[in-house]
Amino acid sequence: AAPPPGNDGRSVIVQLFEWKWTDVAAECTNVLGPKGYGGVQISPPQENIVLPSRGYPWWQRYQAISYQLESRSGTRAEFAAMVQACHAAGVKVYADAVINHTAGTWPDGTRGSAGSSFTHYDYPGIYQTQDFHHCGRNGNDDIVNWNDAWEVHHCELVDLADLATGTEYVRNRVAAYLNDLISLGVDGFRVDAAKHMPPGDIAAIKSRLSGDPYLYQEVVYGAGEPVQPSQYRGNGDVIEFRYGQQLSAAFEGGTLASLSSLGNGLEPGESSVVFTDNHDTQRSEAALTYHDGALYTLANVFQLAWPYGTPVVMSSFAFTDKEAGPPSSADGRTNDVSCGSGWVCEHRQTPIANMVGFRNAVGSAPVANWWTNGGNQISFGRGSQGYVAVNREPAALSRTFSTSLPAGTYCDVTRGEVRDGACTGPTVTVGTDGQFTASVPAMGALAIHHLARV
Ligand code: LM2
Ligand code: CA
Repeated sequence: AAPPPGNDGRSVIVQLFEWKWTDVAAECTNVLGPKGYGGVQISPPQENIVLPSRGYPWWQRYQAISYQLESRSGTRAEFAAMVQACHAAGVKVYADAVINHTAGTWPDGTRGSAGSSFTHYDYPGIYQTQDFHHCGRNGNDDIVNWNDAWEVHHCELVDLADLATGTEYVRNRVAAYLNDLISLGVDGFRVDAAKHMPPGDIAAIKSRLSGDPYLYQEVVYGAGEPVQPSQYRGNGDVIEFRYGQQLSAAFEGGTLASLSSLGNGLEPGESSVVFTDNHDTQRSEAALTYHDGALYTLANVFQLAWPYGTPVVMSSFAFTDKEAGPPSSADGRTNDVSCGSGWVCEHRQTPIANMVGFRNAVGSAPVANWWTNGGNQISFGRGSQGYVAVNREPAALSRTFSTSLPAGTYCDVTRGEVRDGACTGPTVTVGTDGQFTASVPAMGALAIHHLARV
């Protein structure tokens, strides 16, 4: 297993968190396609709760009200046009699928993003009280005991009305929603809160889907818990949260030398999706984020060079308030994306964007010629196809590196790219002995591959 995310060996997904469909479409055409991204993960497209009283938080999108494709990201027509534009650019579209639950308890008069009214356990025309689990525990039906698998699956995650995914009706209704997205061209789904659905319920929903959509399931690993990521592998890929935790820890407080074993002891890389941070971990865990500047960029360079898992590059909006929604007008309408003013656009940074091309270029070539100073300087090759060095020290790293690359002049894609036969950044020259001598900047990187030669 491991063909998706994209066509032609395009192996990286980008999460364009809270972007509008019109902006996703333009990004596919102008950036994602040209840089070789294989897929784009988009925010939940279904009707969601709207919370002016809470300042329109980002998390309102995780409270489903109906399956109308109307949200602050845009309309159904804009959504459909976005999928077409991304496909034309060679980029697949993966939708964040909120199918474990609908909304929490909110005052009467609270509306959905398509204008629907609802009450807890009554979403007119879709679900009524019999379509939800009422687990009968803990006084309010909330999950408390994470060591009880039945409770994790059948009680409520933070008060969110928990769909009875064991019933025919709910399975068919959820599948109808996903099939509607598939009919518009969607290629697969991030299965939100997969951990809170029995694996067999997801299998039953999947069996009702048209085509063969790619699924990657959100099952947050918890040590010793009875619900484990491995239980979901029969349905498709699983998000391996420990990867980003260990990657962040190595770059923040540990040593880069320890990264030679990153992935050992985790879920199999071929069926795992990984990230440095996502929209949840960048607000909760000690994950590296764009707030960490160069350190974050370096961690992404490593992630894209290291042959474990399918990486998702995070693309954030800037925040200090962890509840805040995306840049928007006072009435909660999302602003157009403008990188650098409210929108961070990590995925456009030269080292990150060009390492997507590196990963595509080296394919499944194994790690070769690993070197480390034993501390925070590392370098390694990917077979005879590429080579990368990462220097997490406040001084430049100057040395002669031994590679398995053919002799030639290569463009350092962390600082430039090949245009009209020339490299817009520094080059390195590999000799017939496979060696090259170069200086890697302080808190910097160097990466070369066989498709960026001059
Ligand atoms: C996910 N994966 O399992 C998402 O990645 C994560 O972002 C979602 O939580 C969660 N599952 C549910 O889809 C976020 C956010 C929560 C927020 C929920 C629902 O992290 O804080 O909960 O979305 O919007 C909020 C309030 C919470 C309240 C709940 C229900 O923070 O206090 O619970 O709404 O009204 C009483
Ligand atoms: Ca559930």
